[in-house]
Amino acid sequence: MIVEQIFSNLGIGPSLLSSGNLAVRSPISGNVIASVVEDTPQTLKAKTSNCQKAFMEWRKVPAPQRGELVRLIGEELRANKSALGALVTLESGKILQEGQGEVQEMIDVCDFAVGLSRQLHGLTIASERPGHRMMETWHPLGPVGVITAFNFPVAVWSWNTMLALVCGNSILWKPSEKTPLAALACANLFEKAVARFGGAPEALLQVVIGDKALGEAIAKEKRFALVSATGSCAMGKALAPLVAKRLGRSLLELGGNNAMIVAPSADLDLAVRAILFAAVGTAGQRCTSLRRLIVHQSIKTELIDRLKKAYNSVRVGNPFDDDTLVGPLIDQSSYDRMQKALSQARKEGAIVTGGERVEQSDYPDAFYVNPAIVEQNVQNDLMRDETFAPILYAVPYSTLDQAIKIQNDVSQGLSSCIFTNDVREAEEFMSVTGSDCGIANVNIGPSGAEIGGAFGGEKDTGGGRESGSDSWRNYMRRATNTVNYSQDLPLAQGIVFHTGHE
Ligand code: UN1
Repeated sequence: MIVEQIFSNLGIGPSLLSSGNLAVRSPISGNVIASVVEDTPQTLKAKTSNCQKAFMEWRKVPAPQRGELVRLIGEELRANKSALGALVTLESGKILQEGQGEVQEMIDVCDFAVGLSRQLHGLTIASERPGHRMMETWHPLGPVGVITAFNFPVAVWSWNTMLALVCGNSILWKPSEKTPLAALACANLFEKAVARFGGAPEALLQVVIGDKALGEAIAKEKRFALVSATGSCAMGKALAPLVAKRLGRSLLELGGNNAMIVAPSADLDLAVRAILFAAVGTAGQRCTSLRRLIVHQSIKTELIDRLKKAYNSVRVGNPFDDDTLVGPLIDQSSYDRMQKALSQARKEGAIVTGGERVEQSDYPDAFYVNPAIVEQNVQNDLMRDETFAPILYAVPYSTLDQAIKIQNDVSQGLSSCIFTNDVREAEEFMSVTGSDCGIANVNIGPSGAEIGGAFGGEKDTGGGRESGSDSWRNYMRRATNTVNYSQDLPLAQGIVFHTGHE
């Protein structure tokens, strides 16, 4: 699909592409593809007020009707899957398969949220008092601020937005300043669905374009009942205190330093395929990307040899080409961080294979790299750090306890997995003494989660859970109701409180 066609299919006209000062580059070429208007503190204020007004109306619409809007959004996404997927590829550099996959993830979460719109249920609780009933009611929470990262420019927004919408909230979205076009395209599809729905309040979704400062302004803004933020641990550590200071709620999905333990009984064919997708896919720029391989010493040489062969056959190049598996890094600073980590690894005595720049004669300003494997004897601080690039560190282990210890000995706690055919090892890995991550898989890599499960992690990953399972509760407030249908007024805990004059 040619670029002009992608834009026109998604309702992004030439005026929008050249109207502002924020340069948007495609990592594929490194060239500027658009200049969009940035928001200011004033426009943020105005949009926040609109968001608040929209919430006051939307919260009164019955949840299954709210679900109908989400169903229509899902239809728009289905109809525009290939154009939006291509825009994701153009703006983030992920291969077309993954761009399309990201839109499919949005469609899936729409379907999930539609079903959920008839299942926002509370409990009825046995009261200790005669003639009383206790129950929980879930109410819409308020305007939700959603801050997303460049690597999943649309799917993570949809996890938050589709759930927030059926839960009765309005949304203000700050996409990464590196990928604003995909956000503007989503806003257009959203408005199309709103027009077909009829009767939704205006400004139910607002997009704001800007950098860190704008994100911080959202965090400080009291009217956002919830701030859901995805990005680096450093970003979360800067943002969360601002939300906490005003006692707001935050939902954080931050960095991961995801590991795979490969045990002696593992099916190595499966392991090699899983490693390849998780470590080199998305050019190592998923929060769930595989960064650490903890491999049993008895199979280390064989596995690493097989991996090197597999890495050699990976084609790095234009993500629009069918046979490309690894597209570009997002920008030069990402490339610089990768090279810095690799030269540090070499200094510390590791064996580094790959990692060099792959020059593209057509695109001298783009940053393509061969994925790297870094073999070392022990886990060091460098390996404990998350470098957002295709670097896979590999260390040997001798006992499962030791492997689990290495796996957990990092500050992040997002995703993890074990490859084993030994049921005891698999169960141990998923048990209380096993992986300390939010996601712990067996014979599946750490990335590419389905939307049906709760997604997120512990420790420096921020503790939030998004997408499936009961994550919807993040977007609602809970009221506990006690109803007295008796003619008496018994007090809880059996307290007697009489004046003698009653
Ligand atoms: C992210 O990188 O922020 O599990 C999200 C996965 C995807 C989502 C990744 N479904 O890899």
